[in-house]
Amino acid sequence: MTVTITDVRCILTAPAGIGLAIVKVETSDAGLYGLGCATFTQRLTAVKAAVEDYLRPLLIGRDVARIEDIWQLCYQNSYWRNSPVLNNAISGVDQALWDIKGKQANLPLYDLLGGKSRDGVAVYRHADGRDPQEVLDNVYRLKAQGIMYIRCQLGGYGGPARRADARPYDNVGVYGGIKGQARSPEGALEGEYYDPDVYMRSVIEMFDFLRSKLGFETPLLHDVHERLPPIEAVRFAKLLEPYRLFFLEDPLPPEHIEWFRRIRQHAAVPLAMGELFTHPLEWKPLITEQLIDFIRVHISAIGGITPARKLAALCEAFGVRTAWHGPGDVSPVGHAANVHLDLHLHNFGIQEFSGLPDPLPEVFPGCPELRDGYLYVSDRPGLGIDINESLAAKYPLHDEMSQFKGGVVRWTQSRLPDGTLWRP
Ligand code: GCO
Ligand code: MG
Repeated sequence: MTVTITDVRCILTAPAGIGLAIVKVETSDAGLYGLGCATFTQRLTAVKAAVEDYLRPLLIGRDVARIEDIWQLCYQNSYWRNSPVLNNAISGVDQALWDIKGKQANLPLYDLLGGKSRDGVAVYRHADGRDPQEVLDNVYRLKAQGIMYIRCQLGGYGGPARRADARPYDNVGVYGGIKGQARSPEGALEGEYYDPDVYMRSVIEMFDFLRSKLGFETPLLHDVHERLPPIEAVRFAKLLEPYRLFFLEDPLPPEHIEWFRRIRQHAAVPLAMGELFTHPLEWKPLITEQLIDFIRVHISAIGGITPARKLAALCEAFGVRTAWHGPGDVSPVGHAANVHLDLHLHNFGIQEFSGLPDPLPEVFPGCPELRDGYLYVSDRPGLGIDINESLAAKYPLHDEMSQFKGGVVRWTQSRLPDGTLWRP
């Protein structure tokens, strides 16, 4: 008896203050449904519209078993394709169909994909701080929790931010490097100001300090977050070589991927890239020309588990390992999908994990669990996670909780000292 799709809904909820999108696919087999992550936190209602106004009418009545055919159908149905909104919508359906297939087979997804290649998924977590000592304190805190790999940032991304109205050489940030910031012109607009040169100098000083205290046993990582001019990214990678990073992430924006060749020519720092990628033409050259070492896509932004498996296979052929994006704006369903793939894939590298604070485990029963530096998922069939919809409804996307005031995304309004907008 063919099991068909009877409904497709996109649930928006913000239990931890970060907006999440989860697609629920219901079927003709009473009680059988699947969940998928569709979280593009900066444009959630657009994803919801893409799911419910376009994919829902396209999919109702179709056979849940045909995951590949449904993915290709959704991908080309809009004619124009490869956008973060449409890919996230497709991901929600795709992950839900894999969840359903696992439930029908009574197998956890990692088994459905071909079984485990490891029994736990090693993670990296974030140590941040306003100065190197505070970063070091957070490194020790994470190491005490058993975390083996640690990403180190000074004041988030781009160094301690400062307001446009900061007085010249205002030591707005705690760290000394901020005093060297160039000042902004009269009438400079609001924004998240930073100075790439101050950022680079302060991060070099941070790693010099960290390595002097930690030695080289602890694998350290850093996220440039696409915030440097290309030639500065080349220089920065070379300056970081002595600190032996596990990887340097997003040294360039997707718009400048051709510069990876230059970084490769000048620095032997392992490179990670991909959280912003939505189009195969962005990752193909970096992988086939061995210009990166870790692929870091946000799995829902490329369309879900179906494309992620294919991308991982391409990477394996070229010696590139996975390091799926795992921030607070991936839902617990998306984190579960990450971990099932991580358990299975031979060329797993490392998994970013931002944590699943309360009340997320209550809203999403069956969340992945972090124990002594490793992530584990349940052996329940499919993705092994559920959603308590009535509880999720208690956390709507609204100003007080949401990270966006009045729906306006502020943190991406990055500006250089003279007020020029720069990639966030
Ligand atoms: C990371 C990412 C995130 C992104 C965020 C965007 O490495 O985890 O850079 O911090 O900035 O996911 O919404
Ligand atoms: Mg990043």
